[in-house]
Amino acid sequence: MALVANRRSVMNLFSSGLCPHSHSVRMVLAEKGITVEIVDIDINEKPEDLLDLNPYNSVPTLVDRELVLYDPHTIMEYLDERFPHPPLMPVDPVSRARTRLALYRIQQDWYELVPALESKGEKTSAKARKQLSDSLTSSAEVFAAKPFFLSDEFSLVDALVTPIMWRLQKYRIDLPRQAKAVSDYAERMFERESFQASLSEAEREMRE
Ligand SMILES: N[C@@H](CCC(=O)N[C@@H](CS)C(=O)NCC(=O)O)C(=O)O
Repeated sequence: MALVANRRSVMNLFSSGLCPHSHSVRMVLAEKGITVEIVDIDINEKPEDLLDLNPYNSVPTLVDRELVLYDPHTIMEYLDERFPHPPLMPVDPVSRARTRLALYRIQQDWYELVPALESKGEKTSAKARKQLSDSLTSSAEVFAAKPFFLSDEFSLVDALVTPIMWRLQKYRIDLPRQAKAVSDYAERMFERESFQASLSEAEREMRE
């Protein structure tokens, strides 16, 4: 049956159980305790109505009555404004701009490596593994400075970083000892109730 956006009363999130971008949005939803119907899709067999909703035919895609959103950062910021508690962005403009810049950098420096990390070509994946491992290791001081990434409180930035951390084993990245602060941060995030609630079945099976 074709789903028509404005007939849905509960919010729907088209998500893939393996997709780190979808995972970051699921983390925001869980952190705020938002009721949502997760439409778990197979990325290789997408439902026809996804393309009707999103010209890029990508996940995550959020449907909130007449509003259809894609692009993970757009979705995350919308959720933070629509469901203000707990706030996942700072209040003042300078800190908000810094948070957006951090989201952008994580996207550029770490998420852009995901296709290569998941590539079957050994040379391509090995290069991406080294890049991500080196980049995380060189950021160890930033991870050590505060309980959350660049913040004293959980924020959208943590929702973006943690899905990458959860996948390090899958990407065959074993962080060196100098990156202990990064691993400690990851363990703190994994223990959060909201993080556990955000996991898809496929993600639960991802780590030993
Ligand atoms: N830039 C992407 C970010 C999300 C993304 O890369 N999603 C992947 C899955 S993790 C996707 O849907 N790819 C489409 C495809 O593989 O056909 C977007 O348009 O939202």
